[in-house]
Amino acid sequence: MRIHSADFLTSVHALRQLPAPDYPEIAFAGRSNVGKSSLMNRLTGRKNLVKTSSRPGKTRGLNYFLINESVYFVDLPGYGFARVSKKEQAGWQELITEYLLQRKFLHLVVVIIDLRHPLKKMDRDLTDWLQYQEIPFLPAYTKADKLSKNKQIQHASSLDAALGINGKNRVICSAVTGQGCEELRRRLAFDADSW
Ligand SMILES: Nc1nc2c(ncn2[C@@H]2O[C@H](COP(=O)(O)OP(=O)(O)O)[C@@H](O)[C@H]2O)c(=O)[nH]1
Ligand SMILES: [Mg+2]
Repeated sequence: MRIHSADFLTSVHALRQLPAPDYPEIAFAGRSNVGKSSLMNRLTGRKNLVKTSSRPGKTRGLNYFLINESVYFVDLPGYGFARVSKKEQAGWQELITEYLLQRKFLHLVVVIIDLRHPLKKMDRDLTDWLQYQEIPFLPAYTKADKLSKNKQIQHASSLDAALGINGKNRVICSAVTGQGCEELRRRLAFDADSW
């Protein structure tokens, strides 16, 4: 997939605000501060398409971006940020859950996970739930630039084992070096084979 256009469309805070399902969608999920926005920017080649922040927990709505006038990228609110009230967290969770269940044109959920650390319970809960709901997902292990090649392989196999997936079904990547981004783009194009 060559990305020739990427534009912010809208920020959704309630299901009724969702745009018409005119295009297939790829959603990006991950813990707050995992590097989701940075990776989306790197993937689209737009430095500031998605706002990044060193202060976690800032993205609240579902942010829609129209890519190549043919597919939506959806930036989901980061989960697991402690400094947000329980009530507010529950609100997001409900929005995300309903979104994932209702969206017919959802082709794939890219689940972004920090390659440096052991799998967190919330990541596991999300992927278990996606599996159970039969929603296709692709884990992307990011921040690979922080590790040596050997450590990358070692950590990736531990995460594979913890997720119960085959190494073929995930990508190791970095928003800083762009490692794995071409492969990720290719997989996204493959998974939404109509565009
Ligand atoms: N070294 C490194 N840092 C990254 C990478 N991706 C994101 N970051 C940093 O991680 C922090 C959170 O990034 P951001 O994209 O805003 O995370 P989000 O909350 O998941 O959207 C920022 O300080 C980024 O500069 C990466 O691939 N490598
Ligand atoms: Mg973000």
